[in-house]
Amino acid sequence: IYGGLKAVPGAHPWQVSVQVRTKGSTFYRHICGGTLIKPCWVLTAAHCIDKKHDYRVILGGLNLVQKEPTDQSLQVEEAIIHENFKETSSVVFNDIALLKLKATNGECAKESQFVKAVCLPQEPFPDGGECSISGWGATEISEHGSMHLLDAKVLLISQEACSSNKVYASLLDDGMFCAGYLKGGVDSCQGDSGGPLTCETGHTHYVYGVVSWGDNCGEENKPGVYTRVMKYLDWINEKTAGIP
Ligand code: 4AZ
Repeated sequence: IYGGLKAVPGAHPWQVSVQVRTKGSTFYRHICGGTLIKPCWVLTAAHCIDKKHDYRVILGGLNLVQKEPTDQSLQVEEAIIHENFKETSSVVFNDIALLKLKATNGECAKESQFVKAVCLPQEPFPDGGECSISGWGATEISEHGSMHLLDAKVLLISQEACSSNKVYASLLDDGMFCAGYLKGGVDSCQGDSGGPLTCETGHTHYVYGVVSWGDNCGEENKPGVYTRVMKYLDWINEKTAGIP
């Protein structure tokens, strides 16, 4: 996260660290963020997942390098990548995936002050509205990311403004939206991918976007691009049906 601050404990209880153990390795390393949407389901970006590797998620943690008493580590039983996911050199289409968590003693995520599923959005949020991004990804200080979870406020940018020739021209489709500031400075970055952009109404938080792509990080006229979760509600409901 560029332009972020250390997150307050319990502020993003749906935030997860998605970790990979590549073939032949003995340990897991953080690769992406994710969002807990049901006890056994994490929403993330398709571009984070390569089906030939093993994955786990850490829930309830703020510090990536220390084991914390609030941490829950769960194995990923299955990764479901959107059927029309496609990556080109500049754009990622349908960048959404679901991770089905493996239950132990009949339970997946145990709800606590630090672990809680977020709601799926029911209606669009207005352009110009303020939402939050969070993650352990690259910062202006470290391209390797932050050991502490960081967060920042971003503004929703209209499809028209983000499709102007100075910004992303014709690269966006209706499964994407932009958020941030055209001046630059506050943005998601590499390692935040897959994580949440949440918006709030009343005291209810909704996962409105999944960190997906952008032209570098924090630069003028190059805001972050997010997967538009609203467009994928039927897909999410179909894939997660019948499993808590
Ligand atoms: C990345 O490389 C990436 N500024 C993620 C988010 C953004 C740019 C790049 C948005 O995963």
